[in-house]
Amino acid sequence: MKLHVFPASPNAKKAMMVNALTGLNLPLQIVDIPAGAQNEPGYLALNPNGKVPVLEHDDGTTLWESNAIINWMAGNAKSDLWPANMSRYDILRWQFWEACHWTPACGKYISRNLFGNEGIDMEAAAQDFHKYAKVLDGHLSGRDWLVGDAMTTADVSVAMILYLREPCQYPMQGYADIARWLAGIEALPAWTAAMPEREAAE
Ligand SMILES: N[C@@H](CCC(=O)N[C@@H](CS)C(=O)NCC(=O)O)C(=O)O
Repeated sequence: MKLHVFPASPNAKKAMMVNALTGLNLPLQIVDIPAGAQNEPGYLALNPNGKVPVLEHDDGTTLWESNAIINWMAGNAKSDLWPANMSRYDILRWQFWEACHWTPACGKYISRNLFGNEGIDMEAAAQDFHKYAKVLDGHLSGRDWLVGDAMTTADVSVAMILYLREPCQYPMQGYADIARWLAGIEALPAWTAAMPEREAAE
């Protein structure tokens, strides 16, 4: 089994973090996104969407979509990150929210401030960001984790896009519960393991 990743990708980083959290330590195959490797026929055979991450099984079958991948990895490792009970639906709720609302809201800042897309309406972007940041901050009030009383894959899914908050200038001021929750996740060695480019830059 192996993981196809581009290390700067937040979606790939989810898989890299769960790889460390579960101790699965699957080997990483780097996909050179800036060079367009995701659109080569060989890679499209693994994921016809031309995106990272991909989990490739030993028999050559693949699983794509980061949230499905991390749930599979945690399930395979019998980790409490994906508990064997009804809280899975609550985890899925946050993962759908992340993919449908949270990442697209953050994505406008990424598009503008990382990729220099001048066409983004930043007023609308701010409205969208605050709408969902309030939901997350409100839910985290009085809680350490998104679901139950321990870390799950929901926390990995929702937190990872925030690794870009400083370079992309997300308006994070005033969200004290997000900041507290994120600080706990960022303190984990598995978070650092998902940031190999930072170590390389030091
Ligand atoms: N919904 C997908 C999104 C994957 C995705 O957008 N990956 C980006 C990097 S974060 C990518 O591979 N982009 C390359 C491209 O679109 O050409 C997931 O969660 O896995």
